Parts: sequence; structure tokens; C-alpha cells
Amino acid sequence: MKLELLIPVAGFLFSFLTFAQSAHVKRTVPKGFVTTRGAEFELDGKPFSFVGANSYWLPLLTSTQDVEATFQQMHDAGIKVLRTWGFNAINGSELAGALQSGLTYYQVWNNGDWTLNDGPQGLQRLDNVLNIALKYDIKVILAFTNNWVGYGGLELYIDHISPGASTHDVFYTDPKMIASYQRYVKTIVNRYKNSPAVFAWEMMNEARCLGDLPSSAACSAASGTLPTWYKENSDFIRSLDPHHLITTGGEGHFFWKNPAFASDYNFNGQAGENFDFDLTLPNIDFATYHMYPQTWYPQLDFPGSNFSVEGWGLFWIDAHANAAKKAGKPLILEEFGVTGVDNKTSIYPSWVGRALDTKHGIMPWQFGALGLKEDGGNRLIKYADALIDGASPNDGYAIYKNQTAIWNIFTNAAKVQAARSL
Ligand SMILES: *[C@@H]1O[C@H](CO)[C@@H](O)[C@H](O)[C@H]1NC(C)=O
Ligand SMILES: *[C@@H]1O[C@H](CO)[C@@H](O)[C@H](O)[C@H]1NC(C)=O
Ligand SMILES: *[C@@H]1O[C@H](CO)[C@@H](O)[C@H](O)[C@H]1NC(C)=O
Ligand SMILES: CC(=O)N[C@H]1CO[C@H](CO)[C@@H](O)[C@@H]1O
Repeated sequence: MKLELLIPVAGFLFSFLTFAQSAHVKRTVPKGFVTTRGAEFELDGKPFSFVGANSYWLPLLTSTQDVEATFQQMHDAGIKVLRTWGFNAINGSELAGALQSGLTYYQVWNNGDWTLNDGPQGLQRLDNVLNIALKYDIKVILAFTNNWVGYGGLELYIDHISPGASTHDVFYTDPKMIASYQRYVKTIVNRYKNSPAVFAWEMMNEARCLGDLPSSAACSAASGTLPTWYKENSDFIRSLDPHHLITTGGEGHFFWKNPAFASDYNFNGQAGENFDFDLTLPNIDFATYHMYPQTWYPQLDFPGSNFSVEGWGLFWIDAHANAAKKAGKPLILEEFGVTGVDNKTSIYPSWVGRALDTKHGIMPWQFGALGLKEDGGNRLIKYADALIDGASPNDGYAIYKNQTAIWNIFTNAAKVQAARSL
């Protein structure tokens, strides 16, 4: 439903509520920059509702033709936002292999510190992705690092700065690691801070107390370790860039006191996030969360009750929609998926329907491009999950146009969102 259709009284009430809910003054941003207005995104003065895509592999492509072809396919599907990695880091010991295989890398770690690669095999590939995104009218969310080892995440910072450290969460409190991370953030933000191709900065993909190393006993939502890191670093990013949106990139773990959820990792604060609190931080502009109930609940049960993948997903969507509404900020279901063509076909319509009904931006994991020329298979490295099965990897979640029923769920959703953005 378009807003213009609301009767004036409802329109007045709506603006009043929006005003009352937004605690901070609305930012004035340059033309073409996405911003927020209460619980909605806004672009050039109009609501901006969208279906987006995840593609971590786009900056790894060596062929500009393939990057262009991927954006063309996204554009044809009605996609308005892309989420990709703004990092690709390797250990010095991997450099020779990377040079030989053409692997994209922006940071090389040696002797406890990293050096930047802003050359043709480095940040120029990310420049290229952003330039082509602009041409296809697609805005890009860039994450600065990874909670996981893939593409050179936290474990590289930890291994190099504090060799032998036994816990993952040392990253959030060690001043040298924070400074090293911020040096990288500053490099990326300064490079693109005037670009309308950037939708938002994302502090980390899926920050948790644990990663490929375990969590220390001290780290949890109760200790505030990760929320404090979110606060410090969102403030830091804002000090560099007054205009672009900033978000966590988190999975949306709650810290609920309800004893029924005391042993549930998604709700008991053990993961480190505190979704409701994190969203109140002044420089977190909108919320993100992820959703993989099949792998999170292999037994498909809460303590005391069984549920369906579809049903749990609806519950998770509603819980985040309610929290975001309370905070008066927009939210994105920025990664989600189930495996199996039949599962996707039967479950996605209700998840997507509920997310659209509750004013989400949605970004399924992950985009599948067909017909790319390049074979990505030879660029497998230690810090990669591997670029497998050709340039656009089929990890069991990827959605390709040849899967017509699934594809249409998202292209139809894109049309609904576009009609709301007028
Ligand atoms: C990085 O390379 C150095 C030197 O080759 C090696 O000693 C170290 O174990 C490597 N670190 C990781 C995390 O692979
Ligand atoms: C479909 O989902 C069910 C429930 O999670 C799972 O057991 C099954 O393996 C899935 N099918 C495929 C092909 O992945
Ligand atoms: C669609 O294309 C992908 C990628 O090439 C392939 O893995 C899949 O088998 C194709 N067909 C269907 C029905 O998914
Ligand atoms: C609490 C409960 O009933 N859990 C069950 C849910 O279903 C799985 C698979 O059938 C069982 O293994 C659980 O015990």
C-alpha cells in the first residue's frame, strides 16, 4: 500500500509517531545517499524498500565482464542492494600463491602487522565493483572484517598481534587489535566516503564471542564486551564519515531474561550480542540479523517443544520486527536460507511475506549468477571457504534463475518493495 493512500489523519499520526520514535536528529545527506527516517530507509526523500542480494565473491572475480554480467542479472531481478565483503586478507605465507592464482587480497599479514594492497589485484577490484554497482543503480553494504576465518577475518588479527592467544574475544578488548582494525576501517571509509554506491558500513560479519577460537568465560552480552566494541567502533566510523549509514552485521542474538530461553544460544546472551541494546546505540542506524534454523536447531526444538523450520523463522522475524519497532529504526533480514529446492520453495513465501509485512529489507543468502566465463576454482586458499564450482558458487543456498519457482518469490517481492518506494 502506498503512503499517499492513507487518509490525512493517519498521515499526520504516522509522521508524529515517526518523529516521536526517532531519538536523534535526522541527518542531511548528499543526493543518492541512503538514510533513515524513523523505522524506514529513505533515498532522496522517498521511502526505500528493497530486496537485496549477498555475493561475497563479486570482488574475487578477475573478469570485469563477469562482474558486469552479475550486476546486470541482479538489476534484471529488481535487486537494489548488494552485500559483499570489504575485506580480503591473507597471511604473508600465502602471497606467492595468491600472486600466481590471481586471488584478490587487500591486506597481507607479516610480522604482526598488515600492509595494504591498493593495486590492480587489490582494492582496485573493489573500486571496480562499486563503479559498476553505481551504473546498475545498486547500493552496496561493505563489511570490514569477518568473525570467521574465511577471507581473512579475526583469526589473522589475533594470530599476528597476540600469537598463541587461546580465545577469540580478545579481539574486542586488545588495544593493538582495535587500532589495527581501525586503521583498516579508516582506509576503506576514506576511499569511498563520498560515494553514493555505498549503502552502509558494516562493522563485522557475524560478530560473536567465539569464532574459530573459543570464547573466554568472561565474554557474553551480560559483560557487555561486544556491545561496548559496537559502541566504540560505530562512533569511530561516524567520526570519519558523517553521512553513510552504519550497522553491526550481526546475527541478531537477543539477551532475554525469560528463563524459558535460558539454555538457547540465540536468546541467552552467550553469543555476545544484545540486539535490543545494540540498536539503541546512537551510531547504529539500523539493525541486521541472520536466520538459519536448519543448522541452528538440528533437532528442531526449543526446550520443551518441537517446531518447524518455517514456524521458527516466523517467530525470529517477528521478534526482530518488534525490537526494531520499539527502537524506531529500520531493519534488514540480511542473510537467510534453507537447503533443498523443495524446502526453499515451500518455506520462502511465508518468510518473505512476513518480512515484507513487517517493513523489512530482505537479502537472501546468496545470489547465483548464470553464464559467467571465469572458473574461480583455482583460487582456493587457506583463509577462504573456497570459490567452488565456478565463479558463482553453489553452496546449497545459492538461488539461480533456472530455479524458476524460487527466483520468482524474490523478483515478485522486489516488485512489491519497488511499489512502496515511490
Ligand atoms: C603466517 O605465516 C607465518 C610465516 O610463514 C607462519 O609462521 C604462521 O603460522 C602463519 N599464520 C597463520 C595464522 O597461518
Ligand atoms: C529440508 O529441510 C529438512 C528440515 O531441516 C532437512 O532435514 C532436509 O535435509 C532438507 N532437505 C534438503 C534437500 O536439504
Ligand atoms: C541451475 O544452475 C546451477 C548453477 O549452474 C546448477 O548448480 C543447478 O543444477 C541448475 N539447475 C537447477 C534446477 O537448479
Ligand atoms: C522437546 C522435544 O520433543 N524434542 C524432540 C523434537 O524432535 C526431535 C526429532 O524427532 C527429537 O529428537 C527431539 O527430542
